[in-house]
Amino acid sequence: METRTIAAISTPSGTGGISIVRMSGPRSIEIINKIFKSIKGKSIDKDKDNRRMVYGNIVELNGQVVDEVMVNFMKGPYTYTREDVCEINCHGSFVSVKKILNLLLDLGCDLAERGEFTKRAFLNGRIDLSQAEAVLDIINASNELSQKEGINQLKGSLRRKIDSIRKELLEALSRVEYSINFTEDGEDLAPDEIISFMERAKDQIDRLLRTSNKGKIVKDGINTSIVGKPNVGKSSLLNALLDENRAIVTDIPGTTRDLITEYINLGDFTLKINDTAGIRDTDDLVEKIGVDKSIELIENSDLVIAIFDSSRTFDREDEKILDLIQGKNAIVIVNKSDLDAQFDLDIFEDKFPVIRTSMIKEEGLDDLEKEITTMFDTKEINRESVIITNTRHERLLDEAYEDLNQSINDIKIGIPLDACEVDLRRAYEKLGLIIGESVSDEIMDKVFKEFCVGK
Ligand SMILES: Nc1nc2c(ncn2[C@@H]2O[C@H](COP(=O)(O)OP(=O)(O)OP(=O)(O)O)[C@@H](O)[C@H]2O)c(=O)[nH]1
Ligand SMILES: [Mg+2]
Repeated sequence: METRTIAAISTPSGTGGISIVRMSGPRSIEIINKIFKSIKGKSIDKDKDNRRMVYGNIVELNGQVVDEVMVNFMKGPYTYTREDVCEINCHGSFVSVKKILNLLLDLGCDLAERGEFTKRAFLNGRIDLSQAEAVLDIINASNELSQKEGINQLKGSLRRKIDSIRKELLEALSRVEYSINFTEDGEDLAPDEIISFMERAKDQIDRLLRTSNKGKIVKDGINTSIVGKPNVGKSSLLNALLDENRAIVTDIPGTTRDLITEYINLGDFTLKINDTAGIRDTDDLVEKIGVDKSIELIENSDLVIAIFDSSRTFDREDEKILDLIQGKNAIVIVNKSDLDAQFDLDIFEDKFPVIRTSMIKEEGLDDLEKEITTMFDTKEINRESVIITNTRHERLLDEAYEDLNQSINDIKIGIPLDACEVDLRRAYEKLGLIIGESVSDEIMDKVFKEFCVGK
């Protein structure tokens, strides 16, 4: 158990209705009683006031009242950190919060490091590492799906999955060991049974790994690029989706030269949307760099929105765009439907969903949103009980898969079991790292560095 008592401001900095200063550790009760006077003039009782809100004042040692507060003392081990925790609800002024925190530090608290409250919850065995990471995902969630996935993981969905895979591996490991220790040379146990445990584990890892693409979309948003030749209305689309004049729109072709990236919330999803420079052959050096970036982006996007201008004839530049999006996950937008059409929609030959829009009249945007939500079927994502959203988990699963595969192949070609055991054991340990078993300080620091102070 930690002997240090830590404190931090747990609410965002700035002005608000209330703010919370949080303290955790063995000296919480002693320290709060040095600066808190309840309205009835009583100090906080560790048992009687456990989990009760007590109304009173924070008072400096010289008797000066700092703020009127509600104090919530929670006795360990049934707390966030498993230690004694005390939360001071004060007025949401930067000055009050700062003053209260300073008093706690003066009385011997250490300023909490990033994520230290959650780290203590992990070190004290209340949650595993994947659950600690889920806390961060919930805090950072930008759409409903990523929030929901975070809650699932916090409830232990990933841990249970990993546990069940490791159980299979443990069955295989114990048989391998039995065979090594208790059978004569050359009389290993029949490998079929051992392999069947390993194959089952491998299948489960594979299934988890296959969710990681969806996981990235859920967490980081759908990486979307708006492309097209100059002047078709790409920036107009970005502005319409954002409902603000974010990008400059003019009738001069080549207006957008640099990449503009914004986030848009689309119900269950977030779109990370890139407005790009219109793609055309150009001698202008700056514009050319922008055009190259646009072409590169088409390769790296989850979704490409290709815009064509129906008020002009379909020309070589449009054909080039159509070539560039072949085989990509793309939606075609035929814009400027308020003007006379100069080409037919048959050009697109049903290869992509086609949507007619007028940015000027704000028509067709609902259809676009509907098309995107159909394309990234949330129902399918909802069906998966666990989705891998974290690259650390993905990497470890990948490595475990490789080790396991190696071990299975070795057993199949008759390599002695004691040689195959190494990879099998390594796969087991890699999976353990996901939930934080035997995890190094270095990895732990990396995980909690992502947190904010006060969580
Ligand atoms: N009539 C009509 N004009 C539009 C429509 N959408 C965009 N425009 C006009 O087309 C011109 C170009 O629009 P932008 O949004 O700047 O086009 P862009 O594709 O971003 O152009 P570049 O940045 O130069 O590649 C502007 O004058 C817009 O007002 C539309 O639906 N109908
Ligand atoms: Mg533009």
